[in-house]
Amino acid sequence: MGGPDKETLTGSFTAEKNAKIFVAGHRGLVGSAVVRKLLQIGFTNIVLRTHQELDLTRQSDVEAFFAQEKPQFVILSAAKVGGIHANNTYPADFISINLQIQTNVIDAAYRNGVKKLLFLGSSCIYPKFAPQPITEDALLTGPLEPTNEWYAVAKIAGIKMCQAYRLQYGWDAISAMPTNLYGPNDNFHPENSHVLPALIRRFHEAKVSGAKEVVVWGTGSPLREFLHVDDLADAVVFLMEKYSGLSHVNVGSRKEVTIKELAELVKEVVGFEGDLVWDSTKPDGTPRKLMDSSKLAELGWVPKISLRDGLVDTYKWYLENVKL
Ligand code: GFB
Repeated sequence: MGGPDKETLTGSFTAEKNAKIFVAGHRGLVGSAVVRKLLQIGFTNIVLRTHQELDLTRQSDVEAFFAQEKPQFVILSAAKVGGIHANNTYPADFISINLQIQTNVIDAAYRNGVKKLLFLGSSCIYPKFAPQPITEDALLTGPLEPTNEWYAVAKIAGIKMCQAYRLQYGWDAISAMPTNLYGPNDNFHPENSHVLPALIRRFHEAKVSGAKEVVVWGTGSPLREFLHVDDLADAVVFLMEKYSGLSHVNVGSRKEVTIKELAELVKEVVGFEGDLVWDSTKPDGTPRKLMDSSKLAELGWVPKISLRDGLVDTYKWYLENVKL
């Protein structure tokens, strides 16, 4: 055993703009934001594969890809993701696809000489009743929220795999745990998406059709913390540059709203003038999950995009890009 467990400031990532960097999952919410950010700061050698070109659940294909491409850096943002309903309905998909993707990519990256890998998880890794705000060391201290425990167990395994490879091989694999994300390229599916894109779509469709009411799930009382994905992409680059520690790092906006407050804000931004109706047959999920992001703040990164500005930006993207 051995290897670095100090939170050393590596500082070599953004100095290597020609370095080959593989962004796994570049068509998704997170991966597309990371690619936008890398292009914006001048990276010239970004390697991308669509799902059709490379199925990350197939171990031999992933090994062949890494052996051929030999990227120097990897951002692991490919995952099977979804909102509370999708997590609750497809538990086998959420645990198996995520375990396969991350295990294949992390192991092949290590074996093929990748210098540094960043694994992305989610705030749902923490116990349902973790003390708030949730610090990194709350991991594995209590039972998970049942609606997303399958996804959470896979993501916890990813964190532990990065830690294990660091401990055994001294390999520089780090993990970032973002809070609930939103932004361009989100999934706006009516049932399977997360709450924010679901509400943008539902309020927009109600406005266009002249409906008098919009149904919102649950009681409206759960508290959630939302982070615009461009802020996350900025944090990902920051962590690749500055952080090489054993622990995963929380990435939050440090502000929480109730689902009711969120629904009122989306309603206002979209310009829907009717009423909200609450469907309490739908699950609320965890009552609160505000992350403590002070570790990241101490390292020197804070978010910049307010929820209102981020919502305006995301609704604009929806109007321009989603087939209406
Ligand atoms: O975004 P969401 O599905 O994620 O739901 P979670 C958040 C809250 O919004 C819940 C309520 O209390 C929902 O009941 N909600 C209200 C709605 N209307 C809607 C709607 O139309 N669609 C959705 N989806 N929710 C997910 C996890 O939990 O968080 C994932 O399942 C992941 O694993 C993600 O970690 C970040 O915050 O409850």
